[in-house]
Amino acid sequence: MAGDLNDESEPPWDSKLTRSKQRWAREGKFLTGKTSRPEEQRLPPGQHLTRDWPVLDLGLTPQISRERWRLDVYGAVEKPIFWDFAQFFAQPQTQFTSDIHCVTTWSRYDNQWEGLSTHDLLMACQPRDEARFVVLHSHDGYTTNLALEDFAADDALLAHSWSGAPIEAEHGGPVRLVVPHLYFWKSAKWLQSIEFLEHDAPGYWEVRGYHNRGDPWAEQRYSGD
Ligand SMILES: Nc1nc2c(c(=O)[nH]1)N[C@H]1C(S)=C(S)[C@@H](COP(=O)(O)O)O[C@H]1N2
Ligand SMILES: [Mo]
Repeated sequence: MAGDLNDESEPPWDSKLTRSKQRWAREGKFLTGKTSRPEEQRLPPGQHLTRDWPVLDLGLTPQISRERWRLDVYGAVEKPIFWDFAQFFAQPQTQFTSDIHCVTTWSRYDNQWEGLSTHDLLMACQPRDEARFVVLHSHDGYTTNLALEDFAADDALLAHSWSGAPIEAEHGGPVRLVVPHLYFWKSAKWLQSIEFLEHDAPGYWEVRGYHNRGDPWAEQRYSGD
């Protein structure tokens, strides 16, 4: 009964997850700034619009079926995750429409994505206090790093569909990351695992001269920019 001192179950407003959410809200963990910009600022400096969707990667296309695909989330998290595609697909589904900005100067507007928002992923894995960075690991050996705040952007997601259909292998299916407010090299294709870290660990392009953060509106293309 209510108020029973022997009741061992935690009231819902004091659950561990609720406390995490309150702490993240206090720290502004999910506040990364923009999701919408005035139309005249929509195209970042030095970019041009394209209607097609170029393919850019290291030159090999991993062929991973949904049946074989797994997602491994580990490191500085309270609740490590190891999901198969069905478990991933059973998570809350979100649809975002966002623009792509590639460092090679093409941009593509109004891409319709569907999948698991990084918000919801963070609620599931619960990063520890000391977690500050994530590294995405992909099936082609590619890696890329993000500050936790950038990974947690309001419009970022682990996408399985584009324009209402499964993402094609050449564009990173079964599942790729999409972080629209940064250059597209941060949006790892063929996502395999997500590692939460206390310290930054620059990825494939970041150690080869690309900017560590990659904000298109600040033209953070290459390190030293
Ligand atoms: N796994 C993996 N992800 C990757 C890459 C890669 O080589 N491997 N290339 C990045 C770069 S440089 C870009 S511009 C985009 C291209 O995505 P697209 O081929 O779907 O346009 O993927 C990014 N994600
Ligand atoms: Mo790129």
